Amino acid sequence: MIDLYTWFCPNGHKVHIMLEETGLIYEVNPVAIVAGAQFSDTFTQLNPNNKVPAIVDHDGLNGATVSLFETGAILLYLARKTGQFLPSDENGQWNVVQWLMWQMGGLGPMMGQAEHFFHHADKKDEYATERYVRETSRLLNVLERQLADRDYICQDYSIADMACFPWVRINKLCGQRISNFPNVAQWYGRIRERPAVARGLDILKDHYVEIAESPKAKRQLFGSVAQS
Ligand SMILES: N[C@@H](CCC(=O)N[C@@H](CS)C(=O)NCC(=O)O)C(=O)O
Repeated sequence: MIDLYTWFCPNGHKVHIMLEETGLIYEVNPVAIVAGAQFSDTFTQLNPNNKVPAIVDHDGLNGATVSLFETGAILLYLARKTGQFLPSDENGQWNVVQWLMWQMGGLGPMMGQAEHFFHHADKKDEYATERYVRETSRLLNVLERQLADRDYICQDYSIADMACFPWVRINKLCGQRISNFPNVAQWYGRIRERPAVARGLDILKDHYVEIAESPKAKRQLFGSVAQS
């Protein structure tokens, strides 16, 4: 059994989707990042970086308990554990890994910043907004080109798609229009209709807090509140 420590958010969604796709048995442990639960002593022991999600696999390799944070590592671990969503040949594996790293080091962090300055920030900062919204457009164009002649990022549906999908899902909050990226829009639709993806996106849906409307959540996550 796997203990999943998570919240309703893009990085959480990557792992929710993978767990649903693989059919692994897991238990959801909500970590209310809008209320500071990621800084509790218990969670800090699971992830010293205080970010969700994290997993504890009580049935790891040779019966060991495996505790992991960082979604890139978690997705790779679950793919290796189940033999799913990662090609079996070495070249194919490296191709998926490079796109997974592209998401971890580019698409995710840049869209996170674009979302912050475009959607969440109380004090509007034109320079920062433009910088991250522009970089997000550039990255979505990279994805657009990659999807020009294939249905999924690395041909077959893989953990690279699962890593990118939840970020593309919030494109509007990052100042984007998915219709400007037709290949990405079709790819998004293809993934969105998978039953496991729908189930993954439903996890902790009831716990969702619109940060823009909650000064308390905003203070907790960004260290500042809207001046009223
Ligand atoms: N690189 C990390 C990023 C994780 C991350 O930023 N998680 C966000 C939620 S989507 C979080 O925990 N935020 C809480 C905070 O910043 O205090 C990963 O891929 O696991």
